[in-house]
Amino acid sequence: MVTTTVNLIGLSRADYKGRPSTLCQGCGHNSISSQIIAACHELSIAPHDIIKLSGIGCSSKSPAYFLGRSFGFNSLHGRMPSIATGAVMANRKLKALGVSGDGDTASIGFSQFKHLVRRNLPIVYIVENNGVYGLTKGQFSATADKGQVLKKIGENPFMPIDIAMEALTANAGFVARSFAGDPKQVKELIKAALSFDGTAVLDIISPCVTFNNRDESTKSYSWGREHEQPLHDVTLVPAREEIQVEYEPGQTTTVEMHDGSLLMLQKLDREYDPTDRMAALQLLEEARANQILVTGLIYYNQDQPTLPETENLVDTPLSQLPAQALRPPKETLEEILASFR
Ligand SMILES: Cc1ncc(C[n+]2csc(CCOP(=O)(O)OP(=O)(O)O)c2C)c(N)n1
Ligand code: SF4
Ligand SMILES: [Mg+2]
Repeated sequence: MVTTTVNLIGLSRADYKGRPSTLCQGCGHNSISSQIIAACHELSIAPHDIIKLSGIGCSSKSPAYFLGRSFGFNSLHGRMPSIATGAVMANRKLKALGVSGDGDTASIGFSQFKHLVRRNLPIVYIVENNGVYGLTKGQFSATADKGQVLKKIGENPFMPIDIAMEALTANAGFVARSFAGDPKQVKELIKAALSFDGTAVLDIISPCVTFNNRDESTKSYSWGREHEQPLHDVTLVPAREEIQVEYEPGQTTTVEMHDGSLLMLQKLDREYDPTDRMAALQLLEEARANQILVTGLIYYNQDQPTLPETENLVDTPLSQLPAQALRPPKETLEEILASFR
């Protein structure tokens, strides 16, 4: 698609931008912001249909730098999941796009993250994973490698938390891993996640060029480039577009997304079935043991009720219902009170 042209709703890519970034030049988070802009533009999503959510960190600052016309809530460190839950339950028509960091998600916000996933809140949940607390000057986060040494911090004695693994064990229906140095894959996975109905977790290795970009770090650009092994070539064809990608039969798996879009996974070196949860767990374990950065769609399952469905929410957003539809009538309240007497 030519990106200088307007999309199906008459908007150019510039209409999806935010304010100029104040992050360090070369920060992986800037690259991910650019792919969020491109993905939303290419999918012709109306910016006012999106709510951006984040916690605290360089990553959580980044929603200021994309989708300047969307709603947004930059919340507290590690508390984005509860704010997101409130926002989505109050207005289920909004598309939630959460951006968090490895500190924000895997340290202080870890329990919030796990509960958001197990409830299957409809949200695209991006973790911009750099293995450090960038904003507070480079302390190890919970995803840092065991034995890694950083000049001013010392050696990390603890095993890392694997965010994709945690999403899988919490029963997420969409789990992907990518690398900020692979922008095309990042963009296509974001598009697929935006077309998914439920919690879509994207763990994106996003190097911190200031505090954690030495060659030996598994969160650096050079390590990622050398060790990335994509599972497949990912392309999302939106429901309204015709398939223009050429593919050999038998070499491409086509997954129909909830909104009718087609996700095309073209086979590369290995056979991989992203609907096999056991295979996904094994893949992540092998990748950890062999120090490989596997990227792509790790797991996919559309057949789980989302939180608004589980709670039987009405289609009309609660935020748009009149007070008399939200409050029980006086007689009902009296009946309830009487039952306690
Ligand atoms: C409750 C609370 N605890 C601690 C902090 C300090 N703090 C701010 S950002 C941050 C870590 C950010 O790390 P991460 O989420 O990985 O984002 P990055 O800056 O690396 O993108 C911490 C510990 C805070 N703001 N609030
Ligand atoms: S300190 Fe690190 S994470 Fe923060 S903006 Fe700079 S490069 Fe990015
Ligand atoms: Mg971080």
